[in-house]
Amino acid sequence: PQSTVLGYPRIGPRRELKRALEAYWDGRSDRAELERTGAGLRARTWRRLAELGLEGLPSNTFSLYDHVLDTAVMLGAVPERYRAAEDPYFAMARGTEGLAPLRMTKWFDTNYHYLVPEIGPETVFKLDAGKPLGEVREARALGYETRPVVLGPVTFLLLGSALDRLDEALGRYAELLAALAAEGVAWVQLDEPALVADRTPQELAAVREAYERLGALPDRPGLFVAAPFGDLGEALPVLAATPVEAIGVDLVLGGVPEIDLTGKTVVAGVVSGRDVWRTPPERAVAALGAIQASRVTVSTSCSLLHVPYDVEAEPGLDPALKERLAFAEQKVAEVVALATGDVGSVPVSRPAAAAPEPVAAEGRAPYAVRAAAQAARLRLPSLPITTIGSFPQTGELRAARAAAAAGTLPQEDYERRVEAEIERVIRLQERLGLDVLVHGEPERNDMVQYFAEHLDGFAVTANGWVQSYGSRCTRPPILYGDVSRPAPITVRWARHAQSLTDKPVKGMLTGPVTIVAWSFVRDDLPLRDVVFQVADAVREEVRDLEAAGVPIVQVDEPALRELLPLRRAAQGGYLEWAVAAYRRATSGAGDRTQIHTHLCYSDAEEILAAIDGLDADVTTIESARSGARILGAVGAFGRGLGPGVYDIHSPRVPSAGEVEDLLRRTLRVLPAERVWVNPDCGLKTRTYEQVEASLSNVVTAARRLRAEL
Ligand code: THG
Ligand code: ZN
Repeated sequence: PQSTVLGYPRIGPRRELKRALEAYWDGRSDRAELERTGAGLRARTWRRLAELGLEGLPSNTFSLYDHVLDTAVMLGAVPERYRAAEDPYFAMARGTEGLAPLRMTKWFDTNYHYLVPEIGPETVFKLDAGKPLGEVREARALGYETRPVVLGPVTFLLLGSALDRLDEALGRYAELLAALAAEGVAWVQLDEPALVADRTPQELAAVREAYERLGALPDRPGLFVAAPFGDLGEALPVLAATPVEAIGVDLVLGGVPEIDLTGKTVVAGVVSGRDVWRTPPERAVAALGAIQASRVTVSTSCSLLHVPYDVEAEPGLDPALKERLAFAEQKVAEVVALATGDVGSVPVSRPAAAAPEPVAAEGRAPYAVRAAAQAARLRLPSLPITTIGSFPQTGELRAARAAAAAGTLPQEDYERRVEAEIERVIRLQERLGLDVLVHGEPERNDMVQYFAEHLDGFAVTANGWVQSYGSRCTRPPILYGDVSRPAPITVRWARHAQSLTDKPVKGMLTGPVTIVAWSFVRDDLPLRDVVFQVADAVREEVRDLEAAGVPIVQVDEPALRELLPLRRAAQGGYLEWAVAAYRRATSGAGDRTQIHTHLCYSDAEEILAAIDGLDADVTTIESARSGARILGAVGAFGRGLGPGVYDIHSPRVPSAGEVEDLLRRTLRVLPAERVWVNPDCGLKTRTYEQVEASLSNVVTAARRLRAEL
């Protein structure tokens, strides 16, 4: 068979694109220099893929910020208000002084975030094929024939909630195909991940219409429709009945097509583009052999955008783990090996773990009993004011952490600096008049990275960056073995913070679902069992914080919504075990210990019942950023709730009047004794100046309302 991949990382093996973008945004470089970096990264990718022996090279998989934004721009879906900006593309991506950026949300069930296309009645689709054509020419100049990758019309319109504009959009896609054909392009890849989620009969009819119409065009490249992230299900026969020549199926998350695809090419995604494990060849070979089609091409299950570049850039990893790992480079080599039949064997040395022990069903007392016990202990005023956990991370602190990691700053000195920072944060909160204090998390860079570094069963990488959005990346830890907690992790910092004040201090932990959602996870155990193992480690930490006299423990679960399966039939089962894992992590706390949880992102409404099921005594949640929409849905929420009173993503300082308005709206839908006052999210990305001014206004507003109660 032939070989290809659906896409490749683009941030650069050493995050070259991130650096180039940030230099451009800061005015330290110009557009030409940014373009040069982009061209260099594209050239490097084609050269590397060719060197590895890959046949079908993709192009247009690069993006300066986001490929969905690129598609919107290609189709002319640039809202009027951005057109006058100095750089409309980055204005849409990041906003400007006077303009908010486009909304950003998660790309299917990955950790990548895309910009939501804004398609209104005034939007006129108009093709600008410059980017895909430019990449084809650029590759050709280097000696490579490529297959441009473009987001497909159905997914693009569904992401923009504008499927009713199909007819018009197809006109522009037809022009694109004609332009590519005129350029001598043999194949185009149209990505349609939306087809692996539940689709209505009308949506399936749109799929049929789209590919009948594009397929009927006289001048066009071969059409390859790729459907990553799951099983095509009922969309497969629809697609198969159209003239598209090739269909890409995800054979890692989905099954081998059961229908006969004679006449088509099946691009078989047998190498996972989403995990970091080597592909067991037996499984891949069996899947390839079971496909009924005229031609089979070996490929990845999705774009390799979601994995780091190269395992060989990780000299610090245990060799026994390393030989089981495949990042993008290694996955390309696997695709080539499977296509040429040159498959070796993959070490499968992972020990099968014991299923986690059932936890004794020692539920906490009913909320009313707990609430009374906690009120007696904490003696908080009405409308208690708190923050989500993190305070600004200063440059000195980051530098000290890096120096400690590099061994140039003695560990003791680093710890003393962390303690000094905790003291500063405690004093600031006392001075501002907050009621429940936090230690500010100066010891953490990224919370998931931090817990992974302190738990057994995880490995962390040095260069394993994966794009999250734009220039932002994370280094997902690798959860490869049984998870356990060798020693208390946060207790010393929480204890230090509590020793400095008479006000209650919250201990700060990350929940089991979030730790797993933001890691690469072993695939030899059901996800649920892995999450339960992590829950048990968190449970031990909760108990130790409690034993150290910490009266409140916050266990955040911002990624609860993220692991929600794409197909509705699987969602209930997931939410049930995800909630059970959270309760497993927190139910060891006594009734006098108050459990808080925090969820970011505006998509919480959808899973409000599950959030209620977490049974936390207090839930803080994003609200201000999404226009307090959540308030329409929280009436039924039975325990403490803190809908955020200001958006921390913006450097803007909210006025006391604004905060007061939001609080009044909250008090209309929730009884005052259950309302908490807090920002939308953590303060890590803000400056101390902004934080002081904002929190001071929050305190003013809360005190005014308190006086009225
Ligand atoms: N931590 C982890 N995963 C996440 C988030 C997180 N996934 C979802 C969401 N939050 C993604 N959001 C961000 C926000 C900021 C950054 C990355 C993802 C970020 N990264 C730094 C950068 O790219 O410069 C690097 C951070 C580091 O040094 O580790 O700012 O919060 N795990
Ligand atoms: Zn948050």
